[in-house]
Amino acid sequence: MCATCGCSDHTHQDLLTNPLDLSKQREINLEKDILQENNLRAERNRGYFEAKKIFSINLVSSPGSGKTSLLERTIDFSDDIPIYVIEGDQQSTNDADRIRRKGTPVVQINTGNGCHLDAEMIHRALHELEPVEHSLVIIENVGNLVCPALFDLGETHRVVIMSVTEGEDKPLKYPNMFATSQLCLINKIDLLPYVDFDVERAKAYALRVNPSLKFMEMSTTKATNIVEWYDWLSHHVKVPH
Ligand SMILES: Nc1nc2c(ncn2[C@@H]2O[C@H](COP(=O)(O)OP(=O)(O)OP(=O)(O)O)[C@@H](O)[C@H]2O)c(=O)[nH]1
Ligand SMILES: [Mg+2]
Repeated sequence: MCATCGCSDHTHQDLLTNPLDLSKQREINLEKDILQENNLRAERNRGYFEAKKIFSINLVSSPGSGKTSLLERTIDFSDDIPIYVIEGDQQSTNDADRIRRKGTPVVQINTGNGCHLDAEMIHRALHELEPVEHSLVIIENVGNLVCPALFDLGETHRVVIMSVTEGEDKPLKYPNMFATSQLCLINKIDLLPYVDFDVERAKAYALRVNPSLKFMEMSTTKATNIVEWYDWLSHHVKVPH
C-alpha cells in the first residue's frame, strides 16, 4: 500500500457514499496537490529531455513481467546508442546490479513503502546520471499496474509489458495503465504453448481502453522479435546527422 498516492485509504469510496464529509474532502485535495506538484516536476523533466534530445521510456508492468530482462537484452543489442537506466524497486539493488554488470550507467531508487516512482525522484536520478545528448534513458518503474499509472515522470513514451502468464484480462482490470501507455509489449510468448492466453483477445481488451495502443509480441529470454523492438528504439532516438 502506498502512503504517498493515497491508494491505501478508502477515500474514493467514502466520498461517493458521504460526499459532505469535509475531512475526506481534505484528503482528496491533498491527493490532488501531490499529483499537481508531480505534474509540474514532470514537465521540468520533459523539458530537460527535449532540450537534450533524449528519448526516455517509462517501463511499467506487474512484478516479474520481464522489465529487467528486456533492459538486459536492449543493452546487448544497442552498441550504437548510449543508454542510461533508472531502476525503481521498493527494496534491494538486484535490478541495478544486473544492469551495472552490463557496464551501463544506472541509478537505483528504493521507494520503501511507496509503490511507484515520481517525477522528483527522476529529476534527482538524472542529476546523478547526467545522460549525454541524443541518448536513451529507460526508467524501470516499480512492478505494479496501479499507482505508477497516476504519476507522469516526464517520459517521452510509456511502455507497458504484459506477459502471457498473467492472463489476458489485465487491460480490463487495470485500465489506467493501458490507457496512458503508447506501446504494449506482450512478453514471454515462448510460453504460449503451455498457458491459456489468447493474444488476440488480450489486444482487443487493451484496445477497448486505448484504441491507439500499439503492440509488439516478444520473448526476451529467447530474443524473439528483439530486433523489432530495437528498430523501434533506434527510430525514436534522435541520432545527430
Ligand atoms: N519464459 C520466459 N521467461 C521470461 C521472459 N522474460 C522474463 N522472463 C523471466 O521472468 C522472470 C522475471 O523477469 P524480470 O526481468 O526480473 O522481471 P521484472 O519485470 O523486471 O520484475 P520486477 O522488477 O520484480 O517487477 C525471470 O525469471 C525471467 O527470466 C520471457 O520472455 N520468457
Ligand atoms: Mg525488474
